Amino acid sequence: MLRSNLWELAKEIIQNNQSFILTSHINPDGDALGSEIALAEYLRSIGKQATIVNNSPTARNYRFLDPGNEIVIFDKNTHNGILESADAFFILDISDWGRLREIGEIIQSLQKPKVCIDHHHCTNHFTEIDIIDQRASSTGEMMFDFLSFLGATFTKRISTALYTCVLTDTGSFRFSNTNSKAHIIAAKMLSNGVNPHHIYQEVYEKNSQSKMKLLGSILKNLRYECHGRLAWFNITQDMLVQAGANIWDTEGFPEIPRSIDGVEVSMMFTELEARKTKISLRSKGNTVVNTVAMKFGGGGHQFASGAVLDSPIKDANAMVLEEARQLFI
Ligand SMILES: [Mn+2]
Repeated sequence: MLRSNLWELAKEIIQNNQSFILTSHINPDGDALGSEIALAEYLRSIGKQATIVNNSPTARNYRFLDPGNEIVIFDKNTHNGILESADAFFILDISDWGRLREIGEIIQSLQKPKVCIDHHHCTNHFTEIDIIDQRASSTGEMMFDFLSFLGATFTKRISTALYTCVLTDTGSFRFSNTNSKAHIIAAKMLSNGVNPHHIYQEVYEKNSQSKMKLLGSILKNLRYECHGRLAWFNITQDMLVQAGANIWDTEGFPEIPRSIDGVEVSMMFTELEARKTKISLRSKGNTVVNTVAMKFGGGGHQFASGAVLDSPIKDANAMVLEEARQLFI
């Protein structure tokens, strides 16, 4: 279906309902949070009720997006009924129920309108209205189109949120998903009064000391394979504890080894639990890596993808490296 027809269907959902829950994936990034804030602001501006409910807390470098601390971090004991009481749902920057955890389980079970706006690869039918565009740089880019379609006023807050989406999901306009639209949106948001220097400082100059400590231990333990074309590292629970860091402190780490001359593919293994390991794959753009992620039940973009394996980190290392080496044969 044409995107404009899908926007029309999503608009009807907004018109026909009063209260909305907006949610996104675990460990929400700048794109997830920015898209949520932008849509929530718009909904409120037309007299609707909008509540953002996420599974995980907002990372410190994105807290400037939510100065009033309005984002609800879901806890089923405290927030019993909060999801059930909404009229309709917007699920942003994700099209996979698994990465919505408890929130996903509840929303999925409710017979209420759901709309998904996302730019990730989606294999299955996810909600009634799946608006998925893998060519979009970010969900924020799609949200810009949606809000334009709805005739929204791009307030300073909406503009700041959307600028953050595009900025962070393109790695500051460096990644292969960077397109002219991303720059056009950034330019428009700047003309709406967004302060790029301020956002840069908030997003990139709020690293905690523990994040830097964790980064140090990663750089010390980088490993190379395939004549230096593949670089990888582990983040174990031990390393997190030693550094006093959290899982969300690892944002941006998968890209780091890719900056090394000669490295084509970088891989980060994160020990989530004793038998649960997340892999994050990044490529410079000559080697497609989502094939490896898909072999392990994951997905993503050609050059930036991931998966979660039900295996201890050591086993995940062995299995994934075995596959990854095939990329260089
Ligand atoms: Mn995104």
